[in-house]
Amino acid sequence: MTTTLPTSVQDRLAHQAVEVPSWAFGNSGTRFKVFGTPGTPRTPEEKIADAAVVHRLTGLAPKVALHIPWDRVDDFGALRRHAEDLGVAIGTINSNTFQDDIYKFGSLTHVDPSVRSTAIEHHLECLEVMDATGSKDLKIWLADGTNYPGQGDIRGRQDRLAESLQTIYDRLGEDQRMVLEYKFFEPAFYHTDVPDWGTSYVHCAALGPKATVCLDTGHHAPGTNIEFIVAQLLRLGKLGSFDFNSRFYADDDLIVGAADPFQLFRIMVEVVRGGGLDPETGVVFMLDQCHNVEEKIPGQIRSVLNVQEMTARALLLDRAALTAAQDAGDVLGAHQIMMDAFYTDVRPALATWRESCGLPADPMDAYATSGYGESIAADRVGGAPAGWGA
Ligand code: PSV
Ligand code: MN
Repeated sequence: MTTTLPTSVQDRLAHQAVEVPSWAFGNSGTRFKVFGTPGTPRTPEEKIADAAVVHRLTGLAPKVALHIPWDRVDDFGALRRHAEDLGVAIGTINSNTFQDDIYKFGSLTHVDPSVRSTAIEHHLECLEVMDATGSKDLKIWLADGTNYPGQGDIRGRQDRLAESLQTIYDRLGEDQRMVLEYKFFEPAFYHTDVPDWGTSYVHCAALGPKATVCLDTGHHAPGTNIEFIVAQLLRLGKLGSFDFNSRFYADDDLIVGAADPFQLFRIMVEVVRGGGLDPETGVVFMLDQCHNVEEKIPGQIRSVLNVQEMTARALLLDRAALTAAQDAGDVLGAHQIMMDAFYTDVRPALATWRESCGLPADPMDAYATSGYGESIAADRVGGAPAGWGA
């Protein structure tokens, strides 16, 4: 256990920012059931209000990611001001080409040029949202793929994807970026058009410097060494963003660091090693989670704290000693240095440091006693709770 954090670690933590997703505050579930929760936001404005609470209590979540059309409003400039009034900003804009009937056989890869152009237009609308909100990142995740061998021309779909992405890329503003997310399966089960980091990287490399890879921690086969991918993408200067969450089986979207804290630690070790915490590398740390059975706002608080905790442990890693042990071929010595950092309980030191920054020592407890949950449950009566469709 450590009760104080070195100043160098405090300085790095002071600049840490984790983007929270608007959809984490809405209702979600499985294909079996979506359970409702009292106080669930009904509008993007209410989702942002909840996100602002996460930031106020943790100091860790200054941006809210939006999903279009779920968060479509008439006046995005007003939404931006609403967020700023509450002390947060609009983060990544996530496109959505997976819920309309026309996308049954694909979107940016579709054989029909009119479907492709509708999908491209949707992304251009997202760029307009970015212009109006000040967002810098357009995140593209595609549900495109096939279920049966022979159903589609894998090669042709890649070619169409490259062409569609190029059209969107060409419309990016000077300081706007595109991040291309990969996922190895689901909803397509035989092949997916952007299944892995390599495919995403190939497209991003062809597009240019404003295109980078988004790594969703839940989008890999069991046993995948995710920290290796992190190291490689940082080495290539192509790690654009994370979608953090935990998985036991598939794309579970559970609280980051819950299923495997050690994996989150190992990822953060490579982030630190590769300079990914340095603001100039531009890596965005976002959550992509759903809270199906647990309370949503505390679920997000827990999540950003988990990221902070594993970052603190990663920053405590004695890199000089580790390098010396590695260079000397001291296998067990090197491993022990790694495990010493992982097993260091940083929670008391983080609590003390938070208080010194004017934040609650225990943000979970501060939320529980804040009365906010009770007040939104009482106030948000009537209207349709936000969910996947809105
Ligand atoms: C797809 O599974 C994904 O990870 C993408 O990031 C989507 O935008 C998000 O989930 C929707 O929850
Ligand atoms: Mn994701």
